[in-house]
Amino acid sequence: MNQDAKTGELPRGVMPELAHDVDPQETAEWLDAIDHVIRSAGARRAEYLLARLRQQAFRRGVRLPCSATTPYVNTIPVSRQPDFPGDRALERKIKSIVRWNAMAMVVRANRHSHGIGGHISSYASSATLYEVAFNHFLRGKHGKHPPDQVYFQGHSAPGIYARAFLEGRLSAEQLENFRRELAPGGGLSSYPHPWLMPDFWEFPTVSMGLSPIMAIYQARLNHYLVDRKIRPEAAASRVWAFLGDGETDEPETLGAITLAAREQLDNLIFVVNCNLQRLDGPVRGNGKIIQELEGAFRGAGWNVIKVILGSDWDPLLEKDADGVLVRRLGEVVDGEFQKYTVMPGSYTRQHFFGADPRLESLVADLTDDEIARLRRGGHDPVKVYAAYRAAVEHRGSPTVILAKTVKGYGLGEAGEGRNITHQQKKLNEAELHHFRDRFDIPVSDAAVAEAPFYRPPEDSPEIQYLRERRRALGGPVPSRRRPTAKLKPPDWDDLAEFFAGSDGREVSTTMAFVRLLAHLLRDKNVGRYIVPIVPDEARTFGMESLFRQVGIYSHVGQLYEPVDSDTILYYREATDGQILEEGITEAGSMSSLVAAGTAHSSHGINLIPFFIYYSMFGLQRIGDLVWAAGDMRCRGFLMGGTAGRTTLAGEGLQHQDGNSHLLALAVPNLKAYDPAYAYEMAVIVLEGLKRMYFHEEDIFYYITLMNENYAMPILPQGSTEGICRGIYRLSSRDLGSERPMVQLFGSGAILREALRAQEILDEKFGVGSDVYSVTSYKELLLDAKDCQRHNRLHPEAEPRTPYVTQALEGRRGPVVAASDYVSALPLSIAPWIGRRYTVLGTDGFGRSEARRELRRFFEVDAEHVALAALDNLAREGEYPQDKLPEAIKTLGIDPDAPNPVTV
Ligand SMILES: Cc1ncc(C[n+]2csc(CCOP(=O)(O)OP(=O)(O)O)c2C)c(N)n1
Ligand SMILES: [Mg+2]
Repeated sequence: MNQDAKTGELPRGVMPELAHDVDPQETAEWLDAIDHVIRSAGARRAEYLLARLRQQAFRRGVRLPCSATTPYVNTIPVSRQPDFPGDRALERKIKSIVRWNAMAMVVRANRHSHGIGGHISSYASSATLYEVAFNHFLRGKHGKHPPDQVYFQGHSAPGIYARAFLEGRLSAEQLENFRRELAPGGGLSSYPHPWLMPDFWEFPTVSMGLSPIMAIYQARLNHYLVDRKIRPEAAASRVWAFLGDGETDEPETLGAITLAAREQLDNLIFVVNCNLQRLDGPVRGNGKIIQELEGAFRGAGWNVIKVILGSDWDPLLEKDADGVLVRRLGEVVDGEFQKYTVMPGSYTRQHFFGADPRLESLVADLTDDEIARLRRGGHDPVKVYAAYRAAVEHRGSPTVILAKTVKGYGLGEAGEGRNITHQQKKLNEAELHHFRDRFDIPVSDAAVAEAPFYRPPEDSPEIQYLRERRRALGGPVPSRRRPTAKLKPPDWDDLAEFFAGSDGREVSTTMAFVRLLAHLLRDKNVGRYIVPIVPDEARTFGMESLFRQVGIYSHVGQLYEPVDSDTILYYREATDGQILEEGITEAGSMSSLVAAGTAHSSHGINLIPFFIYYSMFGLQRIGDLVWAAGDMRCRGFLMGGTAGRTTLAGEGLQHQDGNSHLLALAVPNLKAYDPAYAYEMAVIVLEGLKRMYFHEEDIFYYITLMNENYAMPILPQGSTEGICRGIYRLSSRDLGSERPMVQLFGSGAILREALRAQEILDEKFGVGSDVYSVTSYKELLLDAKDCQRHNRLHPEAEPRTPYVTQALEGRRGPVVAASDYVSALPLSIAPWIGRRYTVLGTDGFGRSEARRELRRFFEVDAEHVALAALDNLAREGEYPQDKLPEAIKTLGIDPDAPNPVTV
């Protein structure tokens, strides 16, 4: 035992209570007794007795060390292992061929194009985990059972492609073009990307940590669909997430596991491939990742199944009467286990079994080679099958399978268990020979150096078997469905009240949105499919009326009488509740939006998620999930509440959002709008419903909402096109051709500053102006870029004019744009303004202040807009330069105020 000589301390993972036995005979009696109970009365009885013993001991003052872990052996004992139902020999052949082709893809791609990348060793370690699942568990979309949702580990993609090749779903040419999608004939994307392979991949998973959290919320959404009776069949869908052990360091991986247990998500299975290595080296060289994860998952309430040892270990464990082998397995750290993989059997004999004469004798009749071949559990189909069976039969909580494997399994000298293995992309001739021989691939000596793809003939037992298995399990996995279930959006007339203005009443766009949402929830066509999602902010946004109207979803209903049950808007939880109240987790809420927004593929129905949150904690905080949503063709609405850098009074720099619209620019299929008025917001939502759910466009929406109250005007005639395309003229004050004129762009929170500037310019300086509401700089930018590109590529064709250029056509004067976002946003359209253009934005950290002061501080208020207009006119010779100092005074601006970006 590796006990510290000075302190007597044991390495992590070793249970101290097992370290020293002062009375072995007494121990044996107790062990015999429990064996007897298990044999005669069964495991449940043994559990009962142990629980009572523990209770009794506790009452007498015995404090057992808190241990969330079990011994370092398989959770499922041999006695409870089911028979393996498949043809093991055939499955092994198939798996070997998949291994070969997966490796060949990466090797060939890197020969063709040096540095193109790819991963061999991850799939090499998880091949058995996948193949057992493909042959016996994963359900496709065309069977009698509802389909499973499967999250494949991103960089194991070569293995998934290689299997699809054997299934006849992908061609050799496609495999040849791995990582070269732009090649003639098309290629395969590096990792799971539904955007690039829309019939194949469902979930983009390679940004590690996203897949586990998305899987949890997917499993919860399946329960929601059942409880709300929208899709009762979804109860039988299972959610599988294949993860790396290194990936579990991502906060998103473990961050939501308590939710999965709390919600009793027994439809969820995590399979963690514990090859003990990540990219640089061991995951926990000095500890034991499997034990650490077991503790975390058990503590959170999961069913944990460890698959540590292959069947060759069974006879050794059987002979291990006094538990030395189990103890030794428990004390060796992962770094040492990794060493056993790369060293010969003699090393393991000496360093592992050599620790105790009883251990040595256990393997006395094994050769060194046999010791070297003692397999880890994750490479043994019988053990893996047993774990999957137990997982799918388990009820009441989610299951995690911790499967121990070898990274780069089968690569031998080329990388098996080596620290460099993650990056290995090239095998030399000798290594290819070794691989071929090890897995018995029918590729000739002459051809092996080429690493050719190999597919057995169509009528071979291998292909027939694998096809039959997939047929029995409902067809191919992964596969993605194109949406079919159109939803009919409300008519314009149904929403008339939102276009009619507030009749002088002061309201915010947030309040208007909440009313609109309540209205849509009652709509006979779409209401049922709406999924409102809030991260503990419903009251912030005045949404509590919805608690009563549609209820908060809870699988178990409401087990308590709410403290406010005597009020109308009490906190109502219900099994058929519609709101997903996620608590304080934007990542979880976004994962819910993704699950609901992709129900068109996973469940063949359209859902309409509205996720409403503090805008600063959206694209900035969970931007990677937003990116994944775009990749997976998610639909729905992100509603960024309390948006704008100067609109959220008093909150200071962490809440005040001047960034999100800039961040939204980068997500290709995300429509981003910054409406100022209720009617703008309503037009955009209605347009979104039509485009996403009726015209089936693969887009989603980001709409910012403000909490500033003001009177909402009536929808101006003819403005809807402009609202959707990004700009429309709102107000014109032309003082005659002899007076100077400027063009003012305002948007969102700052639109009203532009309107006030219009008055100041007229009344104090005799300057006319047009004011535009820019609802979306992103729309304007994308349109302008598209026109520019078209004109560049088609010089002979009629040139196209960008929408923003058209909007300014025939209007006089320079342009000033003011926004509550960083100035890079309005600046993005500068090339298409075609005249002097000054941008005022909210660059810099925010302040805890009131709106007026904030707008003055950031220099985006009406006075600064007016000054920028006069300055522009002066530079054009339209306003006397020498009158500017006086104008600054008139406007009450302090010319020596600090630059907000630097303070
Ligand atoms: C968020 C994120 N960070 C970093 C990476 C780069 N990366 C890809 S694979 C990998 C190591 C993965 O280790 P593990 O999860 O143990 O998977 P294994 O390959 O060992 O199965 C890293 C760091 C990534 N894909 N995503
Ligand atoms: Mg790993």
